Amino acid sequence: MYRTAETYTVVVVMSAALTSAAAAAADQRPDGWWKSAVVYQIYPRSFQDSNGDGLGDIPGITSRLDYLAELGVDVIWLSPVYRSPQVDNGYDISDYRDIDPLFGTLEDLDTLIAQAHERGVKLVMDLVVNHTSDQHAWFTESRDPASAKRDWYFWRPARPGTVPGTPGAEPDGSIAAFAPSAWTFDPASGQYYLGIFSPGQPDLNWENPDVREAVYAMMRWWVARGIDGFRMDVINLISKPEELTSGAVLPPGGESSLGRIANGRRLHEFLAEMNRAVGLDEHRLLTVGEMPGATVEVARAVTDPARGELTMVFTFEHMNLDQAPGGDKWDLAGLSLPRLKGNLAAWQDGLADAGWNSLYLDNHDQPRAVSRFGDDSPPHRVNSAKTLGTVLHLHKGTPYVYQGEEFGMTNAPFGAIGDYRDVESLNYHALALAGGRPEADVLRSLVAKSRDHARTPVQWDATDNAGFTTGTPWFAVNPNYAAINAEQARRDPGSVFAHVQKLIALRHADETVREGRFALLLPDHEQIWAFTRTRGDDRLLVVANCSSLPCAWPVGQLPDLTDAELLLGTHADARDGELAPWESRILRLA
Ligand code: TEU
Repeated sequence: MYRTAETYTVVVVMSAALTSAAAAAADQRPDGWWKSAVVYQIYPRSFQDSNGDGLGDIPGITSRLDYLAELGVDVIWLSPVYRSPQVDNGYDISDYRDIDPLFGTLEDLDTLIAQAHERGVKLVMDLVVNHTSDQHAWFTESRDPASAKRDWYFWRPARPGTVPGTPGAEPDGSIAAFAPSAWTFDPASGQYYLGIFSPGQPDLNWENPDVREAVYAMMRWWVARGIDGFRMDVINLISKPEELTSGAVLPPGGESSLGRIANGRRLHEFLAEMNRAVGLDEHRLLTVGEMPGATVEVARAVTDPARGELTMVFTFEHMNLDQAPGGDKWDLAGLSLPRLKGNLAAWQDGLADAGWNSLYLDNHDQPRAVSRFGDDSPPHRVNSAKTLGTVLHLHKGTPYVYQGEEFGMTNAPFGAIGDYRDVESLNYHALALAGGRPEADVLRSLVAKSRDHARTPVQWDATDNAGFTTGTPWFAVNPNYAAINAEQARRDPGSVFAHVQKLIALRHADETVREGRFALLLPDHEQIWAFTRTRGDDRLLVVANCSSLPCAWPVGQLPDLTDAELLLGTHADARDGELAPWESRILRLA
């Protein structure tokens, strides 16, 4: 049907040679080196232990840099390693300028940065500045009503007519993401403070210019240390609603506070100010803002280079498609392929002319992509992980690979609540049970959506504890590690790892993969995800069967394949007129 030859091998060999030259050239691109980059996310506590304490650490990461270089990624995004009481695994920071002893020392981090840079790999730090830990010195000081830092956080009296500290006396009825209330009573002053995630994560008051300058100063300190960018945790929550900032409480409307706080009126002003004060653009940093509740319009404004805010954002829209309308993530609903591909296409269209997309299916807050969007049963795991990779990496934007995704790690077989560790999962279980929901239902939601699926240790090899630690792992290794591990995948030319390696090499080598305009085809097809990428006369076609059943080639509904060239396919035994379950092909049209 089309020229298959060894074209894809040729592409990859060629691109391997081009990679370092291309990376060097990309550094000089006026519109940003990060446009040709692939980012790899590391969740440090679950990546690699080096000292036998059962918890991943920074020297462990350094010891795996050759593996990451072999995969071909350009950037590491490190989830938080700062000093932290670990209420939310490091997303509760008590000292922004130090490393938690669990993970190592500042010197270990300097070594990691230097050794990554030696391999041409950049390092992006997580920046968690919507909130601090309740153990941060700023907050400790703020507890004193007479302190100059009282206004650095949101302190409010009890609801009028109630006894402070008693049930129902909270300033308003908002619940937190990981706790029953967004307000926590502090007996010393008889007032409450706001923590929209948990009591261990009090929200900073960005209206106060001293708060902003303290954050910027800390960011400049990190930039001077040689890092290459920031992933900004829930950054679209920093500008709080006017009701709150004018001294009252959160606006009414829905129990959960997140939706009411997102995309506040001063968001763009704060981001532009941060960019100028830290020199984010000047230092050519990758800046990716995590933005629950952001629309494509917000993302376009934030990432339009002319406005000088951020280089890209993480949308949540495609993460929310398998939940019931009006419900939360625990209200399960089936996932429809037309809705998923339609949503990604809307973001492609919305950011086609200004702005830039980030592309992800997996991270430390989500169940494993192959289990959620693919089919992790033995006959389909490898091909579905490959095909999800094909589709994701061939969109326009910067792709993110989450640790283990590159060899198809799956969800864990969690059963009872004792199997879970995450503060969000444990809080949901307690609240739902207290609210009368049958435990079997609660466990069904947890096993579908818990963040803990992403947090089981990386399965490096088939030895004890999957090679993650010589001690007792802080969290049980997925029992499927003997079959699914990085070492096996590296040795197998037909593995998910080999496929992701080729996808990364293809992006480095091919201008159309990076810049080509995206057009979705067959938007209503229930099995096939197909699209083109066009740059001048050059056109790529991606066709993917995203189902576990074979599918007839949609004759007459796709561009003409005469003389098309196969760049990369999942199936060596591909057949004309048919796509096997989870088969995908990337073609260059003649
Ligand atoms: O996540 C923010 C966020 O809105 C979600 O991803 C969150 O995990 C959600 O409640 C899932 O249902 C960021 C971090 O990525 C996450 O790990 C932190 O727990 C959270 O912020 C607080 O810092």
